[in-house]
Order: sequence, then C-alpha cells, then structure tokens
Amino acid sequence: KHKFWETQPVGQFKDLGDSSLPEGPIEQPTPLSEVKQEPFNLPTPYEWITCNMDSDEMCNEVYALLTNNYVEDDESMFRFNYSKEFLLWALRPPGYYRSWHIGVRVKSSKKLVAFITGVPAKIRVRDTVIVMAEVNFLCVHKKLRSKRLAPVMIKEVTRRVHLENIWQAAYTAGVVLPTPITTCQYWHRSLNPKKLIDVGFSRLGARMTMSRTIKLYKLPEQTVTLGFRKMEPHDIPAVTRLLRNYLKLFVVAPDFDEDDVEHWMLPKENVVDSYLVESPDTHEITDFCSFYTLPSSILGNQNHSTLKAAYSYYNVSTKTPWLQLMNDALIVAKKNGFDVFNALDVMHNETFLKELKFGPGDGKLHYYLYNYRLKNVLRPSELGLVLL
Ligand code: MYA
Ligand code: JJ1
Repeated sequence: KHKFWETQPVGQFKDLGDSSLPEGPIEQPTPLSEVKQEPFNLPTPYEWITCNMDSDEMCNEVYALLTNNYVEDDESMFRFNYSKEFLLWALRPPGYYRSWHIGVRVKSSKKLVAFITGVPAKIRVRDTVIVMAEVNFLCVHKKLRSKRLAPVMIKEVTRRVHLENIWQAAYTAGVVLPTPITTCQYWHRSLNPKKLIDVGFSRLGARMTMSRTIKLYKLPEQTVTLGFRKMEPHDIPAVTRLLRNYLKLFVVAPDFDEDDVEHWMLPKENVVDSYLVESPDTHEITDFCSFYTLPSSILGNQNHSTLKAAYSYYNVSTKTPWLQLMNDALIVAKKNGFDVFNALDVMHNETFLKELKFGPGDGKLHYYLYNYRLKNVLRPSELGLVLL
C-alpha cells in the first residue's frame, strides 16, 4: 500500500501495538562519510536547486508555487496562502540551513515546480531532547502530481539533514501515513460569521438566522484581563521561563531557548502575534497566548478572495482562567480583522474550545516523527508541539 513509506525508518502499521519494540531511534546514525555525497537522481527534465530565500526573486517564485499548488481542503474551496513574510519567518529560525530549502526546476524553462523544506528544532520526547528537522512546505505542481516526485524530494531532504548529523524529523500532514504519533482535530471559532457563511466556510445552523448567528459570535470591543498586553522584546526571558515550564507537561514538545522565543514568539506584523498578562501589582508574567496569520485563498467566489485566519500557537495559563485568557485572544484577533480563529485540540486547548464557541472542522492533522518510535499513540492533549 505505501511502497515508499514501507522502506523508511518510521513506525509501520503492522507494528502498532507490538510492545516488544523499544521506544527510541529506529536506525542508528552512520558516519557522515557514509552519507551519500551527491543528490538523488530526478527525472531528466528536472534539476535540484537550493533556494536562497534572502533573494526577493526566489522568495516570489516559492510564494507563487505555494499560492497556486499548496494544501487545499477536501472540497477545494480554500487553499493555504502563506505570505512571503511568513515564509521568511518560518524558514529562517535560529541555526537554519540554507541547504534545507530545496526546490525543483524544469531544466529547460527554469520554472520552479516543486519545493520541500526543513528547519532545525530541539524537540523533547519524554526525557530526551533531540535536535530534529521540522519538515514542511512539501509541494509538487498540480500538473506533475502522482509521478513519484515526492519520495525523491523526501529522500533528498533526508540526505541533506543527515549531512548536518541530524537523524530525526517531525512533520504533520492532512493525509494518513505510516504512522501518526497522534491525530488532532481542527476547531474553528467564527469571528466574522457573515463572511464565513457567504464564502462557504461555515453554514447557518439549524433554526438559526443570520442575525441570530452574528449575535451568537459577538465579542466585546476590549479585552477584560487587567495587565493583558502585546509581548515586547524585554519580555523574552520571562516568556521563555513561562513556556519552558508549561511545555514540561507534554510528552512531545519543543525545547525553546531565549533565541527561539525571540524568533518564534516576538510579534511580527501579519505573521505572528503574542500577548501576555503582566500582573499589575508584582509585574510577574503569568499568562501568555499567541497566534499566527495564515490566510487562505477562496477559490471561485465572486465577492471575496481571501479568508483571514488566525491559528492558535502556544498558550500558557497560570493565573488567568483559560476561558478568559483565550476569550481575550479572540477579542484581539477580531479587532485585527481576522475572520476566523483556528485551533487544534493539542495541549490544554480542549478546556476552552467548546465553551468559547469553537466548532469542529472537517479537517484533521496527523503528527509524525521520522526515525523515532513511540510505544503508543498519544492523545492530542499529550502533544505540546504546533507546526506552521
Ligand atoms: S504536509 C503538506 C503536503 N503538501 C500538500 O498537501 C500540498 C498539495 N499536494 C502536493 O503538493 C502533492 O500531492 C504532494 C505529494 C507533494 C503532497 N507527506 O509524488 P507522488 C506520499 C509525506 O506520486 P504527489 C508537509 O509539507 C504518498 O503516501 N508523504 O505524490 C509535510 C506516496 O507514498 P507511498 C506524502 O501527490 C511533509 C508518495 O508520497 C504526502 O504528486 C513531510 C506519492 O508520491 C505528504 N503530505 O505529491 C514529508 N503526500 O506510496 C516527510 C503524499 O509510500 C518528511 N505522500 O504511500 C519526512 C522526514 C524527512 C527528513 C528526515 C531527516 C532525518
Ligand atoms: O478549514 C477547514 N475546514 C473548514 C472549511 C470546510 C470547507 C469545506 N470543505 C470547516 N469549516 C467549518 C467551520 C464551522 C464554523 C462554525 C462552527 C462549526 C465549524 O471545517 C479544514 C480544517 O477543519 N482545513 C483543511 O481541510 C485544510 C487542510 C488541513 C490539513 C492540513 C495539512 C497541513 C500541512 C502540514 O504542514
């Protein structure tokens, strides 16, 4: 069934529930001199390129490929539309390798037709912190699908990751592959219900009118938590401590240092936003919430071309109740013009999703590790990792 994935060091379906298999790496690292030194062969019309994302031209080509060919929902009504600024942020974290930004061009025309990326990340699995590659933005042009290009691209990114002496990876996909460490549900909180219904993102509920629906999702104009404010650069040490302490609760989670928090959490306009609660009396940082901006193109609607979506990222509550904290996140997202606030059922998100009027979507997200076996599938609430 999975001619490619059956050959890879990943958990296999036949091994699910085999408690004799140990937890940990599936294969051992080899000496770097034994890692293949030349790129894998592509079909003759194509050639590899390393994408220089610092170049505006390169960035534009990647943006165009993804805008027209990246992930869609099951009915092809929406397609992820990562912005250029977002791609630059996602692809250049601390310690990134340019060699992990891989493109495929048509030799004759130089057209970019496929892409895959990795970025380095320290990820803790139970008690062990492992440097991994987070693999994302795998994309093959619509006209070149089902030609087995994806396996070659995955093998090539694996080779380039190995050349940096890194032997594990984490990735997510909307499709089921061998084998998920957990499967998460997408939840959606309408902020602009009229537009969501107009574009087919959601429907009027039974016995609901448009005006009742608008009233149902109405939010206050202002946040309610005293000391709730945008994160600033001087907050990096306190936010790092808060996040590190919180992420200990999960079986799989990133191991963020201050440089990571600066990169991943510091607000960046139209890319990522972070808010925190500073206690008015002690000036302690007690709570934190963040979300990233990922619009979707609306395919074939007369009146609207983009859906502005916020995606819940990392949130920590130690003092402000979860419902109040995340309701304030919804309020600022609404104020900033988002149409919908999306979240997965990871970490403690289940404690607020239903009560804050999120509804389950029709999409699931499967999480995977490469070359690392877990003895059991995790519950989404045991996962402390959000990939972009
Ligand atoms: S997930 C987002 C993926 N992108 C999209 O969904 C965008 C729209 N779709 C496309 O561009 C294409 O359909 C893609 C497949 C490129 C997805 N992850 O070339 P093919 C397997 C992994 O004929 P195409 C993200 O970015 C499939 O099961 N494998 O197919 C994370 C089959 O193998 P097998 C996938 O449709 C990516 C084979 O590919 C995926 O033309 C993580 C068919 O190849 C998928 N999303 O192209 C990548 N979809 O026969 C893994 C299909 O065995 C990283 N396939 O079933 C692993 C870690 C690597 C680093 C390791 C370091 C140590
Ligand atoms: O956004 C998604 N679904 C939406 C739109 C569905 C349109 C028809 N297929 C959805 N809307 C319902 C919202 C409603 C609001 C009021 C309360 C009740 C709910 O369900 C889905 C997620 O649910 N998104 C996708 O399908 C996109 C792909 C998801 C897989 C992602 C792969 C990630 C790549 C890895 O990097």
